[in-house]
Amino acid sequence: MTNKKGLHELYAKNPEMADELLWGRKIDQVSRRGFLRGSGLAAMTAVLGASIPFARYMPGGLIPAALAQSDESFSIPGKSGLIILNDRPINAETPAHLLDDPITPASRLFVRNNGVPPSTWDINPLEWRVYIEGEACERPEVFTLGELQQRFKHHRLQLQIECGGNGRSEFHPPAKGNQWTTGAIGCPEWTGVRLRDILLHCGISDNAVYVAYEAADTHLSGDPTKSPISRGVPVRKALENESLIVWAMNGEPLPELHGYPVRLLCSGWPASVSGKWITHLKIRDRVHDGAKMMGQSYRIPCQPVPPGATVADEDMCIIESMPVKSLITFPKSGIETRVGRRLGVRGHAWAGDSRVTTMFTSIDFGATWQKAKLRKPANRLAWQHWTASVEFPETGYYEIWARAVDDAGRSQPMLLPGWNPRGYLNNACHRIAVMVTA
Ligand SMILES: Nc1nc2c(c(=O)[nH]1)N[C@H]1C(S)=C(S)[C@@H](COP(=O)(O)O)O[C@H]1N2
Ligand SMILES: [Mo]
Repeated sequence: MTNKKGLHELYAKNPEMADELLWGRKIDQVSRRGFLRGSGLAAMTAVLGASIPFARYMPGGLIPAALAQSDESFSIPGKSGLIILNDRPINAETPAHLLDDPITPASRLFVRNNGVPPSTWDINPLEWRVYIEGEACERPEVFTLGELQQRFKHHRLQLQIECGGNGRSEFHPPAKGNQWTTGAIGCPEWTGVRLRDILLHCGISDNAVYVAYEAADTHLSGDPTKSPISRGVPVRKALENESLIVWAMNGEPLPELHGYPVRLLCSGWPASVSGKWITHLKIRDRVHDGAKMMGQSYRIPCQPVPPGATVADEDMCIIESMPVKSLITFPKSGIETRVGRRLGVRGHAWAGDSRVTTMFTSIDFGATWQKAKLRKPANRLAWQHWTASVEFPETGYYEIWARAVDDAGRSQPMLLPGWNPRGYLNNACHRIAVMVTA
């Protein structure tokens, strides 16, 4: 079911395109030199973990051997160990065991692009403009990123971001779209200003309903009149303390793939509401009707349907909060251990807009559950860390299952939640394989 593409396959098919996807633009023998003087060199050295003294001699299209010789892992600039699901546009997810860090580093955050990212390597980030406008905006105004940084209070929060389609690959019948397994989630620390402060500064009319973004990426078709994505949230979500306009991730400027120089972050909802490369914020007098807001996009049947059902657009409802979910990030699936030895297990749990209150693990396919130790989030809408310790009674094959419960008593389903046409919101228990020997 999964459609994984290796680095080699990508380069074999179309080296120029591969270069463009990997490093942000087409590179020939000559221009690679120029490219490597700029942000490209930083990206490449970040991936390789070392400087490249002879970078100026590197031919275009050359896969650094350090990457070419690694196994199934695909590397994109600033990333390590991500699995690529699609190369046009680029989409890549993170294997569960590489999400072990309490705060997700940039190199381990999944990438989801709907269109062609703008070329931002030579811009002055402080001059980037964001227009605040819309039918329900009382005093429209345009701010440069520099002005946003000067005029509004800064906030630094750890916020989780999860694609609405995370887990899609498990659904049957299958749903079209990126076949995410479990890796379209992360929880970096972001720095920015509150969306609320800016909206209040510009005045929200009584008829305001939604706050939407428009961004600088372009449609895959190349048609300049089409937008790849323009989504939004109801005003109440936009006004939450944790809804931010951010320019930094883990204390560094946003990586290009994650929205450099500025993005929106409305954590706890499908990450498609968190626009990257934002140029406009619109206070709308209606439910936003931009690209990927309508039809079946980021919507689920308002009433449950049997697997495989066709659902009319008018019976589909917009997804708001993501459901309760958790990951086992240590050990890695497939680990071997011994009878009688205690095995430490750990991971993260999150619950969209809500909070996780209890965490359980099972080693007997869900017949019995043991309570894990669960920590408080760093702040609202950050994921929560959990630890457990398990011991196996005899040799053989086991699975460790993890299950979180949220503050409304909702639990993760053990195998699959209800089917929906586009394969959103799969919050089934994460499980890993363990071999126990004598
Ligand atoms: N401008 C823009 N913003 C976007 C997207 C996009 O394609 N273009 N993709 C959205 C989707 S569907 C997801 S899941 C997240 C992914 O964020 P990341 O790539 O930083 O992990 O960005 C969202 N914001
Ligand atoms: Mo997404």
